[in-house]
Amino acid sequence: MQHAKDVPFTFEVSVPEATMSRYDNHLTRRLSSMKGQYADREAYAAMLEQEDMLLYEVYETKRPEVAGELLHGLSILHPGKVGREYFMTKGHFHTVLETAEVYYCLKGEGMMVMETPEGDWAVEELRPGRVLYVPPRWAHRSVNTGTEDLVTFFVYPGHSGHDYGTIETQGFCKLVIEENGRPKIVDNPRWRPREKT
Ligand code: PAN
Ligand code: ZN
Repeated sequence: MQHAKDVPFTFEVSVPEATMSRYDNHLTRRLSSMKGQYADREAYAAMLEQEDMLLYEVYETKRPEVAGELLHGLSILHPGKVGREYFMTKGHFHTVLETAEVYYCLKGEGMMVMETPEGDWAVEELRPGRVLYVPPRWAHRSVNTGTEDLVTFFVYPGHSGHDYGTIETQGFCKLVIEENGRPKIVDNPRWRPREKT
């Protein structure tokens, strides 16, 4: 849907339902789009053979992808695990590295795994009512560590763009796995410091 006129608009993000009353783009990501991302390759292959499950969905308001605009929407990450690793988003750097993002958690339990090109890392808990500020330069991936949907509202600059390729090559430096029924942050054995460019 194109906006006929560029005028102020409102919509509801309902709490606790965590739904968005107005959107014009709905993206879905399935297990098959996460090839190579989960540490347990065998568990991934076995699950994929059973079913190409829906892992997460994004509802967006379309806006021009230019500086000055703010892209925003809802991210809904379903619960589950591949082996011991919780369901997660692909994760990305913004193509324009110097762009930030704000996340507001509406529902569920989770974590945001983040890292910079220099190899600094951070993991922050997401829970309803919590705002997370992802500064410029930090790649980000949401992880659902709970048993219900993890729903977040996000806002980021229109010209940010998404660089998925850098993460696809070796993932994030930290993984979130289940141990004794609880989430645990562990090193990603495949990860190596990035070459300086
Ligand atoms: C979010 C993410 C959304 C899905 O809108 O795009 O949560 O995650 P992936 O894009 O990593 O699949 C955002 O961070 N936008 O910049
Ligand atoms: Zn982002």
